[in-house]
Amino acid sequence: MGEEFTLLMIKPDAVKRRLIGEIIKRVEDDGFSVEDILMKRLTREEAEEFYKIHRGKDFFEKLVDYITSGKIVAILLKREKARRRLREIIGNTDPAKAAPGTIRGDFGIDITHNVVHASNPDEDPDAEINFFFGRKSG
Ligand code: 3AN
Repeated sequence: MGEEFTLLMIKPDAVKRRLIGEIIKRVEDDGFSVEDILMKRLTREEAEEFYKIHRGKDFFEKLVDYITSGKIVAILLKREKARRRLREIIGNTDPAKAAPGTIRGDFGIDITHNVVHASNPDEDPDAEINFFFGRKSG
């Protein structure tokens, strides 16, 4: 079967707004299973490592400030075609452009406070999974 793992991270604004349950419900209702979960506040060093592909971009400092501003929830998810499907249901990076019914379209505030991060299938999802959960590829 084409089952694979992917990573979802619930960002500090969504944790503060008590959206953890709503977001997990949406992914479970879409057929994802939660395989592992953790909550933590990232250090600056960890955040810079996690977002290293954005180092040097004009929004990098703002992104690191924000993601270290409170606890995040990292969730290891499994589903058929999980990587592409999760990107569809979270919606566009900019909540103003995300379709209604997507997680960012329904709950996002702006491009920084955009509720969740999901691994990009074209970048390195396994590296992001390893970052939080150790070696679990697929
Ligand atoms: P996605 O999270 O949809 O894969 P990326 O990887 O392009 O989007 O960006 C990573 C994070 O950086 C986004 N979730 C967003 O919070 C932030 N970001 C991206 N572009 C901008 C921007 N132009 N201004 C501010 N923050 C941005």
